[in-house]
Amino acid sequence: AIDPFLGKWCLISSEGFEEYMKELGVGMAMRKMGSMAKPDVYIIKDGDTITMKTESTFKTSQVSFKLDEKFEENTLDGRKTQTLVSLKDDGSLIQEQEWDGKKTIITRKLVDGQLVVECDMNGVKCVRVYQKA
Ligand code: DKA
Repeated sequence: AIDPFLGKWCLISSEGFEEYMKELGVGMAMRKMGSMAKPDVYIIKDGDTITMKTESTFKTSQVSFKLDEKFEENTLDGRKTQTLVSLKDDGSLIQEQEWDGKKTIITRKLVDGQLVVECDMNGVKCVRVYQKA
């Protein structure tokens, strides 16, 4: 279930994010800000609608969706993607974003009470770890 993911999470470590953003096509100025940002992520459930809110000094964005239903997402870095979020049998939450014939996958899992976010674009991977606030 989604329940273990719910709550407020604070970024505590990030590896490979700059390279991942570069592979996504994010420009230099935004990569700099993205690298410095220590966002808080809120994952909230209301009925079968899930909201993920990312809050940082540099930018705040919010996305709401239902599991297994494609929706249009406006990403923090300005991409407009066709996105599908689903829960896998192993408990991980998979977010697939498609735009301009490209695709990236963001996997979120709970490891020792921490939220581990793994991003993959063309094999360029990044790992970001969040702690429960
Ligand atoms: C996260 O939740 C990472 C999610 C990927 C964001 C990609 C675009 C960011 C550009 C500033 O920690």
